[in-house]
Amino acid sequence: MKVPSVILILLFSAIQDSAESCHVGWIQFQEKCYFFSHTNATWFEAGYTCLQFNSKLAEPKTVAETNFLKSHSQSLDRTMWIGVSDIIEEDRWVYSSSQEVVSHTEFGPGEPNAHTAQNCIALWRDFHGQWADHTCAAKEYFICEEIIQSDPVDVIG
Ligand SMILES: [Ca+2]
Repeated sequence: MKVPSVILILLFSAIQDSAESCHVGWIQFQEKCYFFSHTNATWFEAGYTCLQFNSKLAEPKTVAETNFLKSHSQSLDRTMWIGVSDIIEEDRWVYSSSQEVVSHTEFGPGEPNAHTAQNCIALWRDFHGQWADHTCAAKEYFICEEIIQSDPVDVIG
């Protein structure tokens, strides 16, 4: 079927428009949407909750992202889980979804300090959002992230 190009252009721009903003209740920073939870949960429950909304616990990859999460969690005055742990191998901090070693850490003074007793990372309120290792079973607020789909769906003519 031959589709008039004007329709393709309209379709293309509609897809782009809808893809370039965050859902209600999510906050955009660069190419990600973030949800800062209003309820607390264990690290595992938090990750599962993010998954239910087609997202994952936040995995800051750059200094800019780390600073954004730090400053927003600080403005909420909350300790908040992110998707970094050393559950798999002690003292090897990895992003949950990829198991890649974290590219940028932001540990608070003296952290991490609890070895095998604490294997999950939270932005720590009393460290102004810097990281601390923490008991994964503790109930804390959490941050989910969703990558904004910037590549429009391929239109095959
Ligand atoms: Ca540990």
